Amino acid sequence: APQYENIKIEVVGEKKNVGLIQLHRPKALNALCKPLFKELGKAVKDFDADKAIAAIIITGNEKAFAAGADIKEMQNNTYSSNTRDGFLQEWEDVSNCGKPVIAAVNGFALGGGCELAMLCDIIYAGENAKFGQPEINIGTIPGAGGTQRLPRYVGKSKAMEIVLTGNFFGAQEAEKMGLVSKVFPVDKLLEETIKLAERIGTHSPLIVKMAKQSVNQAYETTLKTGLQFEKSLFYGTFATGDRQEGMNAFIEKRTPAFKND
Ligand code: CO8
Repeated sequence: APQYENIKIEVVGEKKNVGLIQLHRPKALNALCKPLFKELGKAVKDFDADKAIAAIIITGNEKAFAAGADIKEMQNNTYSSNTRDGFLQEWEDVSNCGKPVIAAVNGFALGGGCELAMLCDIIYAGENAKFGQPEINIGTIPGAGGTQRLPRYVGKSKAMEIVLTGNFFGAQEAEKMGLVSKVFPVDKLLEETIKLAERIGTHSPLIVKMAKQSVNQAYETTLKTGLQFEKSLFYGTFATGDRQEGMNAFIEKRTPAFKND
């Protein structure tokens, strides 16, 4: 297994089919320095390619999911260096993952930390979670989706308020806004997130991938084009053995044995 310095990885779940990635720079509240992001990108890619893994969880610790991009690292960046070196390019590796990626957020999810959670497919939060886009406090703006994904989750007025004030908001409020899908006691968050991943893992990985692609398309196109995209994928499921197996199993009143094919 690869040796990581800024993250820890583990395979969890009763069937050992859940890839768990824990951000691990506790002294810096998991600030997302470049080496951390490189490791995260690699870990996500590896789990995505691993046939035994059904879903991936990204989490932090009880104090912080991630307190944002590493301010010390980017303090002296310039427009030229950002452009030349492709600052933040590693983020694509996480958003390109075909398998479901779930964020389990305890503590601070600020700036790039909030953006990392938002590029995951589902966000579960612990009661102590604190979200925010505080970039405005340090003279910049969100740079990894905060001005784009947040309005899609919570609407314009809330997103503007969050981005223009830099104020933090808690787990309950995040759930009410639709940013977070469920809130749990801090010490139950991870096991509940693993249960969610395991539930997803009972389905055909192939069909799960198609479903994820189709939902994501809702953020990329007009309704009409999105509905067409969905219909082609829906028709496409009929070219798979797993669709036949799923329906056969229903009719025969048994549990389907999906083959990822
Ligand atoms: N970058 C670097 N170091 C950090 C960061 C950070 N974002 N956040 C915390 N730390 C460090 C602190 O410097 C401190 O280190 P040290 O002990 O060496 O001084 C240590 O973590 C503990 O932090 P605090 O002492 O400040 O802990 P508190 O509990 O007092 O406060 C807060 C916690 C409120 C979370 C506070 O640390 C804070 O405000 N952090 C900064 C939050 C922030 O502004 N985040 C946005 C950063 S900008 C950004 O994310 C742009 C996104 C661009 C795309 C994403 C790129 C990856």
